[in-house]
Formats: sequence, C-alpha cells, structure tokens
Amino acid sequence: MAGDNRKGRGDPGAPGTAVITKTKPQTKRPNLYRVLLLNDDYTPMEFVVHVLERFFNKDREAANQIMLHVHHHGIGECGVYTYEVAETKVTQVMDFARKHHHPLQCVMEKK
Ligand code: TYC
Repeated sequence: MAGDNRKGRGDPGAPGTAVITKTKPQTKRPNLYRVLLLNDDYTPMEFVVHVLERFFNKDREAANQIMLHVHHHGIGECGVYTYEVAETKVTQVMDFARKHHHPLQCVMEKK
C-alpha cells in the first residue's frame, strides 16, 4: 500500500501472523588454525627454542622437542588458535626473526 509508514509493517500482533523465534542453540565453533614453523639451515636452534617459549608459552622441554621435530621433519606445529590470534603469532615470529636477521619462517593453515 502506498504511504504505509507504520513501524514493523508486518503487524506481528495481527490475527493469523507469528514471529519466528530462535529454535536451535547458538553453539557455532570458531574456525581453528595451526601455526607452523619451517626448518632452515641457518636459524640457530637456541633462537627457535626462545621463539617457542616467548610467543607460544612452551616450557623449555616442550620448546626443545618442537624445535627438534621441525629440524628433523622440516615442519612442525607450535599451537592451534582462532584466526586473529594465529595471524598475530605469525606476524610476531616473522618480525622477531627478521629483527635478528634469521630466515626463520612461520605460517598458518586452516585445521
Ligand atoms: N635447522 C636449524 C639448525 O640446524 C635449526 C632450526 C630448527 C631452524 C627449527 C628452524 O624452525 C626451525 N641450526
């Protein structure tokens, strides 16, 4: 109808109409991302261990294990995070490695 300025034009209170209410519980899980370190021939082992302690909250033993896994297998997981956290970790590691002139590479992949 022309010139119908009423608020909520559907008139949900009128007989024979209904408002659809929420039916399913809202339990959407966030997408998760693995943050991975890549091996190279130049970054010192001790620097990689330090990165794992500083940015991934690993204790020295866990950091050593992950570093050695990367050293032997070429790639390894540092942690699993939501997108924005994973992106921040990657940036922090890349900036830190660059600042110390190491070629260490850090990437993320969707789980
Ligand atoms: N391969 C390196 C070395 O022998 C050590 C290293 C481990 C580098 C893990 C990167 O992600 C890495 N010095």
